[in-house]
Amino acid sequence: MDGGSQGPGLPETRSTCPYCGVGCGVLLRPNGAGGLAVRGDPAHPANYGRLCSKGSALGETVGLGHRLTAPRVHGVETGWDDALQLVADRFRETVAAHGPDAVAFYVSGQLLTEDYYVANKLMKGFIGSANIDTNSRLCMASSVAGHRRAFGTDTVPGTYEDLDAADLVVLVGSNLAWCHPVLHQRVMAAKQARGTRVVVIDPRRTASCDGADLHLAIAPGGDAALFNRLLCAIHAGGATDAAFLRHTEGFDAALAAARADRGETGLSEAEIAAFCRLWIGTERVVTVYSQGVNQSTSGTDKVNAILNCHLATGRIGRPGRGPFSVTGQPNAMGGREVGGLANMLACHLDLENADHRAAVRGFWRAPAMPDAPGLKAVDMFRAVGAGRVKALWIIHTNPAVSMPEADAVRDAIAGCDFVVVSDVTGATDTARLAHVLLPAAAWAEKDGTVTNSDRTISRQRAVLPAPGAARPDWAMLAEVGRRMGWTAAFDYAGPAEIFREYAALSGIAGRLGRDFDISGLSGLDDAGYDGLAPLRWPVTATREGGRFFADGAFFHEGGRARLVAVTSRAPAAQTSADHPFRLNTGRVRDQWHTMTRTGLSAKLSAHLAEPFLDIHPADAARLGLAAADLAEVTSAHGRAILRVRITDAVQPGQLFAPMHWTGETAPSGRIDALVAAATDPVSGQPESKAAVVSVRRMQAAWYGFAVSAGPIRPDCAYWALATTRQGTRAELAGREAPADWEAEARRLFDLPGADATSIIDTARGTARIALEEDGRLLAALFVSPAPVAVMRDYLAALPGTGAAGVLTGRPPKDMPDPGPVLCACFGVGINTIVAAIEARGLMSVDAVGAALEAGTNCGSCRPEIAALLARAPHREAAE
Ligand SMILES: Nc1nc2c(c(=O)[nH]1)N[C@H]1C(S)=C(S)[C@@H](COP(=O)(O)OP(=O)(O)OC[C@H]3O[C@@H](n4cnc5c(=O)[nH]c(N)nc54)[C@H](O)[C@@H]3O)O[C@H]1N2
Ligand SMILES: Nc1nc2c(c(=O)[nH]1)N[C@H]1C(S)=C(S)[C@@H](COP(=O)(O)OP(=O)(O)OC[C@H]3O[C@@H](n4cnc5c(=O)[nH]c(N)nc54)[C@H](O)[C@@H]3O)O[C@H]1N2
Ligand code: SF4
Ligand SMILES: [Mo]
Repeated sequence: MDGGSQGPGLPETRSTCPYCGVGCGVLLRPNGAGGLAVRGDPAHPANYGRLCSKGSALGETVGLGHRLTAPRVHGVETGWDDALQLVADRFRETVAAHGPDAVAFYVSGQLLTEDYYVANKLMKGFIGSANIDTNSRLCMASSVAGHRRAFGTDTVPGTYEDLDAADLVVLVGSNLAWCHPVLHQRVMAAKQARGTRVVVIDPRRTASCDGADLHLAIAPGGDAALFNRLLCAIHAGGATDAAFLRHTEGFDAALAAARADRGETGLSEAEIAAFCRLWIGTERVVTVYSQGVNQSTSGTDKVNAILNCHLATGRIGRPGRGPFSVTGQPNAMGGREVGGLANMLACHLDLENADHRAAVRGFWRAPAMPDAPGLKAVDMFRAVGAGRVKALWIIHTNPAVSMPEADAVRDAIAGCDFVVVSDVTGATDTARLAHVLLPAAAWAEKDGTVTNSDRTISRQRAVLPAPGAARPDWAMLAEVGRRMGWTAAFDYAGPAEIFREYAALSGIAGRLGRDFDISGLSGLDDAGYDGLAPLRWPVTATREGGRFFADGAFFHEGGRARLVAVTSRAPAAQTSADHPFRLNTGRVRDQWHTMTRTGLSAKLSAHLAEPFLDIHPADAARLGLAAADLAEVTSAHGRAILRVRITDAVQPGQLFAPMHWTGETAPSGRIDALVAAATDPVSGQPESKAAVVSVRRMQAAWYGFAVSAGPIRPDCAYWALATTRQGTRAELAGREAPADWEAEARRLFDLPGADATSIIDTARGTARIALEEDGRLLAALFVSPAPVAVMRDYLAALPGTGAAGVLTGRPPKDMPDPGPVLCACFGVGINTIVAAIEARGLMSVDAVGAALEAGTNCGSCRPEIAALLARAPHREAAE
C-alpha cells in the first residue's frame, strides 16, 4: 500500500493534495500521534516536489477537534444501521409516491472518482433519475459545454508540459498565482528559462499580474468580444492554418459573427492591437482560462471564442500550443469523466444518445435509466424550494454558502422534507440544516483516484485512521444502494473493485468512439491499484497519455472540429441607479472555498483574516468610505457587511469580494447572498462574477478587535473569526454599544470568573479589557468608535502568555510588529519584509529569501514580495 520512499522513522506514503486541480503529489509521513508531515513528491509529474502554501500547511488541518464522528438523525447520534436504513427508506418511499425525479443528489468535484462513480450509478441507473448534479456546475460546466461543441467530447487537448514549452501564456479570467500556484511557478520557471511572455486578461489587477508582461483590464464579460477581434486579426493577417482548417467546419460563420460583433471590451485599440500581434506572432501560445471565463452567462460562448482562435491557427495538441481550461477542484476532471453532471452519462457518454444509454444500461444491468437530462444545480435548488424535490442528499459541498442566491438556497434546503448531508464536520451552514448527517472519512483517511487538469490520474492513499464511525463516501452510497434493494450492483469490496468496473465501462465508451478510455486499467489487481503511479489517460491496449487533436481527428460525427459562431454579450444584470456597482467575486491565496479545512490552520488564516470589499479610490471618496471602514453591500437578493480596502487594483465602478466566509466564520460575509442565479443558456453555469449592488458606509456605533485562547462568541451586526496559533481572533462591530463592556467581554469569551483589567473611557467610547488567570492572559477586547487601530498580529500571539502590557495594544519598543503574515510557511510579516528591503537594500525576491527565508519554501508569496520590492523607492523587482 505504501507507494512512497522509506525515510528515517515512519515510512512516507505517496498521495495527492486535496485542494486544487493542479493535483500535486505529496509525500505523507504520519507521526504516530495523529499528526502528519507533508512534503511535495519530487517524482509527481504535476509538481516535481513543489507545493503551495495550502499544500504545505496540510498537516495543520488533520486535527480531529471539529470532526463529525457518528451519524446523527435529527441531531441525535445514532449507528450506521439506523441512519442508512432511514436514508434508503425515505428515498425509496419518495420515489414510490412521487416518481424518481422527486429525489436528487448534489455532489462535488472534490469526491474521489470511485465515490462519484457509485453516486452516479445509483441515481442514473437504479433510482432512475438524472437528478444528480455537482458543484462543478458552478465551476467547469461552461468549459465542458464549450469543449463538447468544438470537439464532440469534453477533451482537454494539452498537458502541463505545454506550459513549460510555451513562448506565450495568456491567462484569461485566471488568477493562476493564487489559485493554481504550482502551475504559476511552472510558468515563471519557463519565463526564466526561455523568456516566455505572460499576458493577464482580468478586469482586476491580481497577484498574477506581478509576473506578467501585459495586463488587459477587460470589461466584465468582454472576453468573447476580444477573442472575436483576435479571430478577425488572425484572418486579416493570413495567420490561419489552411491545412488544419480542413479538419474543421464553421470557420466562415464564426468569422462572419466575429466581424459583426460590436461588443464592449473596455480596452483601447492599441491594447487590442498589441495583444493580437503578440498572440498571432507567437507560434507556441497556450491560452489558460478559468472562472473569469466559465462563471458567466456567456461562459460557453467565451470558451468557444477562445477555442476558435486555436482551431483557426492549428495551434492545438502540439507542444507548447493549445487552449487550456484549468480545473478548480482536485477531481473536477474525474467528476466530468464519471458523468457527474446531470446531462452526462459515465465515461463521456451522452445521456441523450440512445446507443450510449443502451450501452451503459446493459453494462450496469440497470433496471431504469432516464432519457432526459436532470436538474442542473440552480434549477435543482429551485425545485427543492418549490417542493418538487422532496428528498435531497448533499455530499462533499456546502451549497448554503456557495450557490448564487445563497439565502434562498439555504431556505430551500431548510424547507425540504428530507435532507441528508455527508461531511467531515457538522459545523457548516449546510450541515446544520440536515435531517440526517453522515460522518465522512477525510482526505488522509481514504483511498481512491483523482484526475487533475491535464488528465493525469493519481492515487490518494489513506495514512490515518478515520475517527469514530466515519466512513468513505463510496461506502455510504453503496450501502444505501444495497438497502434500496440492489444488492449485487452495489456489492463492492473496496475502491479497487469500483475502479476496475469503471475502467471496463470506459472500454465500451472507447469502442463507441469516445475519448475517455482507460480500459487498459480494467485488469488492475488490488496490488496494482495500491501501487498505481500517476498516469495520463487515455490508457488502452495501444495508447497511453499524450495530447489530442494534432492529427485533426475530432469526436464529432464525421471527425471534424467545429468553430462556433459567437456574439459577445454583456453580463445579465445591468447596473442602475439602485445598484450602480458591478461586484466581482473570487478567491484568496490561502483559503479554500468555505474554509472548513484551511480555516483550521493558523498559518493560512494569517494572510487575510476577514471578508473584504476592494473598491477604487475615486468611488470610496465619493461614498465617504475610508480604509478599514465597514461597507454595507446590497443587491436585489441579499446583503453583506465587508471591510473596505481601497485599491486601484479594481476599476472605477467595480468591486471585488472573496467567496470564502460563511455563517460559521463571518455571517455577514456570505457573498453569494448577493449574487443572482442568472445562468449560461448552454451550460447552466451561474454568473458568479458579475452581480450588481449598491454600497454605503455602515453606521457602526462601535468597532472591536478580540483575541482569545479559547472560543469567541460574538453577538453583533458584524463579526469575523480567524484561527490563531494561540486560539481565535475576531473583528467585531455593532450598531449599539452594550451598557457594560466588562460584562460584555466576559460573555463574549465565556469567562465569567476571570480577573479583569479594564481601561474604559465612556466619554470617548473606548474600552480595553484583559481577562487573566494567574497572570496568564486568557483573552482581550479592544473597542473604539472608529475602526480599531492595534497591532493585530502581535496581540493575536499573546493569549496564554504573561499578560503584562497587553492593553497598550502595541508591542514594546524593542520588539517590532511583524505585520500581517505574507509568507505563510515561515510566518514572515509584511513589516519585517519591508524593513529588510529598506534597511538592507534587498533587490530581488531571492535576496529577500536569503535574508528572511520568506518565499523560499512553497513560493506562493513570491508575487507579493515582488510587489513590495516594486513599491520600494528606486528599485526594480526581479522575480
Ligand atoms: N487559494 C485557492 N485556490 C483555489 C481555490 C480556492 O478556493 N482557493 N479553489 C479552486 C477552484 S474550485 C477553482 S474553480 C479555481 C478558480 O481559479 P480562478 O478562476 O483563477 O479564480 P477566481 O478568483 O475565482 O477568478 C479568477 C479571476 O477571474 C476574474 N474575472 C472576473 N470577471 C471576469 C471577466 O468577465 N473576464 C475575465 N477575463 N476575468 C474575469 C476575477 O477578477 C478573478 O481574478 O481555483 C482553485 N484554486
Ligand atoms: N460568488 C462565488 N461563488 C462561488 C464561486 C465564485 O467564484 N464566486 N466559485 C464556485 C466554485 S468554482 C466552486 S468549486 C464552489 C465551491 O463551493 P463548495 O463545494 O460548496 O465549497 P467547499 O468548502 O469546498 O465544500 C466542501 C465541503 O465538503 C466537506 N468535506 C471535506 N472533505 C470531505 C469528504 O471527504 N467527504 C465529504 N462528504 N465531505 C467532505 C467540507 O467540510 C465542506 O463542507 O463554489 C462556487 N461558488
Ligand atoms: S497547487 Fe497547491 S493547492 Fe493546488 S494541488 Fe498543488 S499544493 Fe495543492
Ligand atoms: Mo471550482
